[in-house]
Amino acid sequence: MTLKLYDLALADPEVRISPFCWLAKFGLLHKGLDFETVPLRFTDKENYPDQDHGKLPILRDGDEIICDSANILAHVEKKYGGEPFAATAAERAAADFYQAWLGANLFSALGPMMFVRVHAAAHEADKAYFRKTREARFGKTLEEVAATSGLKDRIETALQTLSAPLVRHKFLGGDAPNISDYTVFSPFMWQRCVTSETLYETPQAVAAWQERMLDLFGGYGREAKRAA
Ligand SMILES: N[C@@H](CCC(=O)N[C@@H](CS)C(=O)NCC(=O)O)C(=O)O
Repeated sequence: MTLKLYDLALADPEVRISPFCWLAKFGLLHKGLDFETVPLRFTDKENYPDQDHGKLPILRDGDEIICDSANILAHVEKKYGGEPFAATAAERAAADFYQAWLGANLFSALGPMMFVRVHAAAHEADKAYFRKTREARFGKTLEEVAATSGLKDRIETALQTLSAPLVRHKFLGGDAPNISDYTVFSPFMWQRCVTSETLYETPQAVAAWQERMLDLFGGYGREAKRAA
């Protein structure tokens, strides 16, 4: 039976932005699994397979409903085996580091730039909900969040660090992509699907890795529809 991944969509149902959904999709692709995606908007909650969870991605695998990208990756690793997400303890340790680095250095600076842009591309029916929930989180308007000083510099500093492994290695996983690559690349898919603006300078080694990531799985990321 084909797996179904419930995937966050904007005004255009083909524009799928969520970094957590992207992580789950890269995980399914890495495992070579057939899956279909089902677009759901922020306020489509009655159609979420688990309304209590209320967030995407959610995976339906036969009778099983799996919520949260980390649980989805663990589920497919356990049930389907195949190419591991991290082959050794050293790769798992590196993946833990990249996840922590991402949260502290990239997400925390990219997120504030993105929310106002996600709002602009969201469905009319979602806009008020999106603004209210995110402004409650930050205690500021989306526009004030986007105007936080130093975001560009923080991202550029983070990307200088990220370029260190990528100068010497094709992927964060070494010669081939692993979970570290999917984890770190997913927020860049978020950005790519929401906006075509150049928001900051990207070091050459990082840009070249991003192109390799876009080419994976027959260009799955490259082909993804972007907001107009
Ligand atoms: N820890 C969760 C986070 C999922 C999450 O925050 N998803 C957001 C989209 S990026 C969402 O569905 N938000 C719905 C909402 O805000 O109502 C995971 O890794 O799957």
